[in-house]
Amino acid sequence: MNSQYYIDLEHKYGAHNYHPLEVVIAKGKGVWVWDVENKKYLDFLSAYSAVNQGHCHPKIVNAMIEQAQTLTLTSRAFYNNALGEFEKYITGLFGYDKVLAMNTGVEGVETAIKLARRWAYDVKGIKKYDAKIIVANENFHGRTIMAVSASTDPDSYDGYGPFVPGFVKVPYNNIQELEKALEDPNVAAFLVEPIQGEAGVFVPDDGYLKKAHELCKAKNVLLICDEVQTGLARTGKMLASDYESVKPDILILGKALSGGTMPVSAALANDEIMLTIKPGQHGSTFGGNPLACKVATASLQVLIEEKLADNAFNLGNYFRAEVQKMVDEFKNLTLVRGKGLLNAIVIKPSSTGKTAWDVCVALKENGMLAKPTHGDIIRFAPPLVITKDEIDFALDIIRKVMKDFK
Ligand code: IF1
Repeated sequence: MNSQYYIDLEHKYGAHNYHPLEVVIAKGKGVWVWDVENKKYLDFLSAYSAVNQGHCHPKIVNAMIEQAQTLTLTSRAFYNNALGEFEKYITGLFGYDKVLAMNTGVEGVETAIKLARRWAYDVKGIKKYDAKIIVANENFHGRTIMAVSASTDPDSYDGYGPFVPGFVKVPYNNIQELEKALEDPNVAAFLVEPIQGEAGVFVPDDGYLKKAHELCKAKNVLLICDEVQTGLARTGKMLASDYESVKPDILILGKALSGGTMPVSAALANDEIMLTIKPGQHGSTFGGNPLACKVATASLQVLIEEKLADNAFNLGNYFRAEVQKMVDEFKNLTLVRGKGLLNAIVIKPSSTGKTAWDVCVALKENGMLAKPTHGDIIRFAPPLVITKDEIDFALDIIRKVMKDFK
């Protein structure tokens, strides 16, 4: 069957909640994917940073196969011999007392919000149910009704009301506005992405996160960092918050926590916060299942053993420097920004009305996959196992496409 056959199937039988680029992927290995016509592409999206370790990483897949043949799910009605080992490993790795394992990234965010609210009432002493959560404009924390209630993007929230109350929205990267919002004694937490991914890879000013944390601490407000996309070596450090030596009160991980094999997410916190949730007050059928625990452990080990944060740091700097040269050369390529291997370019429509979408179509035709976000921004986020030669291969394609972009 050819690509069109699969595209037609999805169009006929699937919800139209995405507008995919017209490529039908059948196989993935490392930084490469192959379509059904066996054409090869460099994956420069990494499933939105879920495939940091590269497609089908053997160590992760082998851990999955072995556990899948042994025990996949017990539910939390019983103990098992995988969850505790994973909890010990991940809390030791990130330096927290405890972890609450969930599945999708947004469930990790929901868990963090519930923890912050419980802490607000049970520890900080805010009156029920007056707790507020401060969020940043242009945030992205997922697609549940709670997450879109925090959103300022109509594509995320419009048509889905009524919304979850208690979110206070402030401009991102604006300390003065955050300081004003923190005057409210009912604020429980400030939920923020260290770099805003979906918004278009917005890197805040140096010191923003650190200053935000100091202001939160002064007001006994929790800092929650959503590192679902920026975490796990993507930005050149294990966590993006490491750049400012900020240790969030609640850390949210997802996506690459499984190397892109299955949904695994987690909220990490110390006892004062984590133990506000008592038995039976939160959970999930698959949360922390043995298969997820083994896969997540292997996924974290790969990041460390293969020094993927260092690779992202070094090749990210090289990539941005090379693309910056193209910004100076091609008038429609107006800027490049990012950290590590989480980068984005902004495309000025051509005189004939061509847009970032057309750039992505041309990139695809030249053997590289990327996707626009918010119209004129293209995110470039390859798996962190990429080599310099593969980066150069991508740079040649970008240069060729931009030269022909008229
Ligand atoms: C889509 C991008 C969007 C996230 C952060 C939580 C979640 C995400 C910082 C929720 C998920 C995904 C969702 C996917 C596209 C992608 C994405 F930024 F990565 F590109 F949308 F903003 N926090 N991001 O980035 O995690 O529940 O999806 O596992 O929904 O279109 P999830």
